[in-house]
Amino acid sequence: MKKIFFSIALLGSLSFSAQAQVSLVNPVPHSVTAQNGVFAAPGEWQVVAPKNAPAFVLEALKEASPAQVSKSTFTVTLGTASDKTVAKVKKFIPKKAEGYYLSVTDNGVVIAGRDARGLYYGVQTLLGMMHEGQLERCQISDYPDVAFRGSIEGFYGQPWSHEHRLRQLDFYGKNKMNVYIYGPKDDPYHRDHWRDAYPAEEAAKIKELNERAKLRGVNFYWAIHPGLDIQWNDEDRQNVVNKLEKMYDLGIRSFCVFFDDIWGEGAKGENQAALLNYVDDVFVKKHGDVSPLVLCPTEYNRAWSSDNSAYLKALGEGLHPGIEVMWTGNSVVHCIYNEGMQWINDRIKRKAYIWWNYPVSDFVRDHMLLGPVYGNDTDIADMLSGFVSNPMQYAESSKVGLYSIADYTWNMEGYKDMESWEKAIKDLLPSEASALRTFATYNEDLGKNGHGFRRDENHEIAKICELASQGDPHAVLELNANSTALGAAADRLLQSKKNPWLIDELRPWLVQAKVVAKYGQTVCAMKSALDYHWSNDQFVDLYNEAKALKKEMYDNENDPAQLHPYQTGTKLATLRFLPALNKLFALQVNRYNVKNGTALEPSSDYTPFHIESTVPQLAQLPLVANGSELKVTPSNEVIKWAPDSYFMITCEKPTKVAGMDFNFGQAGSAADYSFEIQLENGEWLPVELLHYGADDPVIHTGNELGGKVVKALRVKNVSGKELQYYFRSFRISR
Ligand code: LOG
Repeated sequence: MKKIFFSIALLGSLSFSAQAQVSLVNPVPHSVTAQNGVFAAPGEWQVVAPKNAPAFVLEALKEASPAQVSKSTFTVTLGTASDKTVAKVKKFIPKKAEGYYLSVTDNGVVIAGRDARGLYYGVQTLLGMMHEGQLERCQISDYPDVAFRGSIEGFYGQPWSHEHRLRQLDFYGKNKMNVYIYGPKDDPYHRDHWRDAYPAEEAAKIKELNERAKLRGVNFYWAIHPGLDIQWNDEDRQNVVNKLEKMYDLGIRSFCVFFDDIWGEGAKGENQAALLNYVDDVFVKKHGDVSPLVLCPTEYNRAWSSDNSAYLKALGEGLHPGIEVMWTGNSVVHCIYNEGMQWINDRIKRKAYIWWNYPVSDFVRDHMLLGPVYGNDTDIADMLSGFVSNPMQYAESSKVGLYSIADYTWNMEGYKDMESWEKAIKDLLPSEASALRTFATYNEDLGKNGHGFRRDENHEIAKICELASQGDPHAVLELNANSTALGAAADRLLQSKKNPWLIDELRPWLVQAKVVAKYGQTVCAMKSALDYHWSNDQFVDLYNEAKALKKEMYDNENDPAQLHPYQTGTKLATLRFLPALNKLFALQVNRYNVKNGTALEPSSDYTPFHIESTVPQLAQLPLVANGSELKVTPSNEVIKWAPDSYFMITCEKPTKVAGMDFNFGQAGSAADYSFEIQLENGEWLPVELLHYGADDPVIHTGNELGGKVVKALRVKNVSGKELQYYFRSFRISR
């Protein structure tokens, strides 16, 4: 349906506030007819609703400020398609599940839902537009494009807290998302100990979450991840059913079964399909009130599959119709394209259920992702059965992305990425929106990562960064002003008391932003010092200060509070702003050196180590140097090593190595690899790989390596076959 929006600007003087009303609503409604401006919402109103009106809808309406009285000339009439209360407007209700019709006039409001959810969403639209104490005269006809929309708590790392989850569910209700999938990788009862029941305290929390979800019109899906050690026998399939029955007893009515990031026995398509069908028969159909099952397959993206994948064929042909199959797109982390949807739907013989790996940051934990949501095709609504986002372990900060994903999945053609992003920021922190906006523009890209998924960053100052890095005087002035603005934004947010949930998550990045900002000002000042002929001492003071600030950034990254086993750090502005400043720094130091015949180091930092690999999944992994330790960021998924493929670390300068160890997740894996070091003379020397014990997956090199000076280190698959192993850690100590 086309969006009709008669701007009041054409009609009269109330244009601003009028536009501010309906345009506050998220997601953007499909069809809006707004005319004749705004009026102050009444202080009280009378709610007219059928006797059997859904309790969660009535509950939601109570959030509106007008008092509900038994007699008022201003009425709010509620009903679903079959109710008499809304018979007069029945013809206007979109014939789509969860759709609604809303009309606002001076006499009252009418909200007519296709069903209970539709009615609830109509109420949400009313609440959304009332933010400023005014109502806009309008008629809205609205419905979701995608049937299942929401989030999947499916990341590695610290699961969300109970309180954060409750807040998320409230947020989903407001933004018309109807799915929350509970599947945090590091909840032991989801994955490692999937057979065991939750302890009473944990069970009570899940029950409470499910209750809250119902109140917010959200289906709470509980996911089980049995693939790491499942045996394909009666006992284990019964173990799966028994666990789901326990969750059913807690009130859960929607379930997923995950087989992602595993290999071996658990990864067999026929067996997975048979298990799901069994659960469908003896659990879902038996109860009669359970949603269709959702499966996350092992080949969950195209890069890990093939045109003739026997695995996907087994699912497509074997799974009962109605069982949903999740899919992350053309690779693990990828935007979703029409052509890719066609590809997967053909194979699984149903519409894929998208598990979108954004804004998840478990593979780039040093970055905070607060940028706009863009890149997904907008003509795919009919090709998918659901679209859920895997967010960051930072729940509140993830709302920037989730807000827009709600918008996109509700109304794809009406979706405008930047407008949606601006609204998301205002919604999250209205009182400090401009500071949050400024800060967010430095926290958009993911940095170099194994999935090769990048986002633009600092788009608005791209030109300034480019020119300033070449020393352009006006651009440097502006870069300096931007540095000041970043520092001011960080300060303001650190002082903000409005949303402590958010600020607590952002704090390490805010603290880092202040140092980045100061570095920016210092580097720009170095140029002034040369341009205006300050004394050499003054220049060198600034030079030392810039270097000290880099050290401070490094120390912040190694703050014990920020340390985690995967990847340390707190990075921002890595795509444009810092690189521009680093270039400007080098430019000024070189100028100084030429003028004074000195040899100040023109690089404020660098990592003199690099990765080279014929395993594509490993070639792009970030390398982190912390003190004497050099660590490769682990990968969450299974890595495929072709025969003879290798993974190599090269050193710009010959480096004395104290030792190394790595962990590919399986005892005995050392036998499949050779390990060699390249000596200063270029010669390659083999070094034996050892396990600490027969059951220990960690691989080390004994004493043979300690003290050797190397130019490169290389691990190679010498098993003669394709290997599939995890990449849990890779450490070298210097
Ligand atoms: C995992 C997911 C993780 C994400 C991003 C799926 C289906 N599974 O590589 O738990 O958060 O990628 O790292 C995954 O995406 N594995």
